[in-house]
Amino acid sequence: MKILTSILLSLAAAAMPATAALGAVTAPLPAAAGGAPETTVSPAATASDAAQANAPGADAAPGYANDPFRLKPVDGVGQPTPGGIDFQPQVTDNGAYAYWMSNSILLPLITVISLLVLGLLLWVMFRYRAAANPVPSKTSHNTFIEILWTLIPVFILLAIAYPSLSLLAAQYKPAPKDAVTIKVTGYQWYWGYEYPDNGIPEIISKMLPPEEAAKMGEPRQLAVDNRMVVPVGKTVKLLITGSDVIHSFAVPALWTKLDAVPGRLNETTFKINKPGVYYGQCSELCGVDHGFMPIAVEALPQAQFDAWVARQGGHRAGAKDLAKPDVPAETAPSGEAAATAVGDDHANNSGERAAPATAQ
Ligand SMILES: [Cu+2]
Repeated sequence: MKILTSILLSLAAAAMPATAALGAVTAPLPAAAGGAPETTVSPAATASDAAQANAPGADAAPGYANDPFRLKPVDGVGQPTPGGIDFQPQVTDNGAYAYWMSNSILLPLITVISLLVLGLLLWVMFRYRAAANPVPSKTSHNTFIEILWTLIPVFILLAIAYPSLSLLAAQYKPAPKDAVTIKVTGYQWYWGYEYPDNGIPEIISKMLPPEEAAKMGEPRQLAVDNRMVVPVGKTVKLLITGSDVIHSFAVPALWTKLDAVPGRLNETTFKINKPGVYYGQCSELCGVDHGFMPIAVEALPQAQFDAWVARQGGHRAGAKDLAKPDVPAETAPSGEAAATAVGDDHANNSGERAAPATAQ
């Protein structure tokens, strides 16, 4: 037995340096497919690595830094607050309704039910303990009480079902015709936003390095270079997909969260009531930089949104349809002329938009 113990001890001693080394320095993980940067355990290091790897063309001055129109975020709105335990302030009707339902109906209800059950348990434990109640009752049925404890929960559930189902229906309400359509694509590890109705090709959106975010007065690990810009007071229809693995598009202040699944187009809508910047994050574990692909939605009044669309070289939704000749194909202008027109339309903004991401 002694021999066995000493062998075990010496084995442990031999293993110690290796274990210590593993604890002190970080083990480089094998590079993921596509050549992810070497990963360390320290979140800060990973963040800056990821940000550097993701940063758009290092030599070119970043467009976002010189953008006079870029909206400043407001503390406590559209972003988490330190120590916060409540939902973020909601800026959509569905979000406000859900917030009301959660904090004015469900929370009081579960508090009352929990306290009632706790009170009943305590009462039973003390009043009917063996010392206080040596001869237990032989009662096995009480029809009146049984009807009560069946019907009361049924009525409570029915009362909750009505607002719950109407919220569900509101969330799945199809987008109206004049909705602004944005195709959202989740990539490892950034987002792409395309405005098909406005003729704006995909805009790549990547996290700002922490020091850049600080310089811009934006929250760390939530700020991005190119935001998703949307109009206020108009329904936005998102067509969400993934290009590699499953991501999830989630913005708490907009009450919006939907998976981005490769090979599938998921649809959701929201209508923002207040101009502002609303941050979110990928909410489906999607790989090593899952924590570094934030979302920033900038909601602008319609006129400013139109101006933004123009700066991107896009056009009003429907303008393309108006320009489209309303005549049979034979008498339509030649394809070449149409192609040139579209080309011109898109040429003047190429400098403003971030270059598409190179292979990661
Ligand atoms: Cu993701």
